[in-house]
Amino acid sequence: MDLVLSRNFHHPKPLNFAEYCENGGYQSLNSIIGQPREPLLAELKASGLRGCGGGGFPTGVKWGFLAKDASHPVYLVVNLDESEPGSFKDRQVLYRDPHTILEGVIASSYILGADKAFVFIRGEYREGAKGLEKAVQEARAAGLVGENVMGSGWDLDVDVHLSAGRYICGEETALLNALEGYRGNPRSKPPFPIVKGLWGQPTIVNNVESICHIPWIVHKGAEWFKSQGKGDAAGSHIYQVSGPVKKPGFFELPLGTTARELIFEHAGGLLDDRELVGFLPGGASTQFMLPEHLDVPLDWDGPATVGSRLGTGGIIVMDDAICPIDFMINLTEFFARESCGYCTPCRDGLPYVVHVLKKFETGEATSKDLDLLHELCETIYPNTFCALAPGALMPIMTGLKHFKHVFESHIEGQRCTHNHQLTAEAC
Ligand code: L3W
Repeated sequence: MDLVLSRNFHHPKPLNFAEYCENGGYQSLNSIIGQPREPLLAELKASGLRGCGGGGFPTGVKWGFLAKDASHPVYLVVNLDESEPGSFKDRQVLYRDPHTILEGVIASSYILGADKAFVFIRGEYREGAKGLEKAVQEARAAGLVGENVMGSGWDLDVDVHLSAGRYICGEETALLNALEGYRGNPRSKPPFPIVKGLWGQPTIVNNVESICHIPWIVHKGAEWFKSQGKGDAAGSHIYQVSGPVKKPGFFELPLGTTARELIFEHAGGLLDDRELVGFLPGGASTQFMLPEHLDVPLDWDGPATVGSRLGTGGIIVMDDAICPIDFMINLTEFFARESCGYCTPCRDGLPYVVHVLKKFETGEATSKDLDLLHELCETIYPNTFCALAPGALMPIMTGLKHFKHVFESHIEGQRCTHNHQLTAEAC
């Protein structure tokens, strides 16, 4: 497999414009800028690229929904508001190779016919945003951004926007509200942003990793891209592994790599060779997978066969020293805090879920609390305005199924069975 997204990560600091070009950077633009757009889009569709931010929607299909109406401005919005617990792939490209992002932004904007692109960056990634702003200035001086890009007659402006800092702004419609200067609450879909997005205009929102793949796909071809994945999966992905493993980190690997390869080869196995109890494959808003699922290919379809999904490909490992209920409390507290507060099931429901989970840790839970947890999940899940609360409930709903015995042992023993019992006061 060719390293694509991380090919320049071994350099001690990010390459400047001249160094990036010396290393083959921006060459893709020679086969993109000034070319007819339809064949480029056709190549993208044929590649099988799917949105890398967690949704996995086919990128070429999404871009194909763009109405061809020259009277409307078209905006490209790059989602770099990476805030999902367990996900730290986008920050690697931002901090280590900002020109790779910009090459993707320029290529994508051209194919879409957008003359304005926004890169929306998580508020904490301040230094990374500065690096990308510098890259934009260098590219502007070289004629790759600004008026009449590469003499093609096409203009492109790129705006680097730092978020004020909320998890929900990673949801594409909340992100658009935030960019417009409003409170970052989600909008209802449909209309999808590609029909009515930023300032009511057609807007393509894509995760930054998806955007970084684009120049390579159109430059090297859909067949090349497909050959980079395993089995039916196309391309590479920056997987991440965190939790009690010997070598936590990020790894660009063929899409379709298994959790066994990731956890036991690339991340070096579990600390102190403890026992794997379960893992979330793609950030905190995905469903638990179990040791028996270690050989499922982590692509867009594999985890679904065992009731989960790829999400961001950020694996969070849970070993036998961790109480699964404590683990769920930690995650749910995050989502409860990050709820935008717009809809009641999310705003009031998630803190209530945390409250009930904590009763198991303090030894106060009865079998009625187990029933209540099921009931809360069933009530909240289908009744929220956006995907935040349903995402938050993924570990809990699957945890209730896979770790039923743990909940029951907490009720029977009237205590946490993992030696780190919370006191009622601490709750
Ligand atoms: C036009 C249609 N466009 C779908 C577009 C839609 C979007 C893309 C994917 O959330 C998930 C979320 C997190 N006409 C369309 C259409 N589209 N049907 O396709 O849509 P969707 O809803 O599947 O995904 P999304 O809204 O992008 C992403 C989950 O990923 N996640 C990760 C989250 C991490 C962050 C972060 O760190 N910032 O957000 C992990 O699992 O829960 O379910 O562009 O418009 N008919």
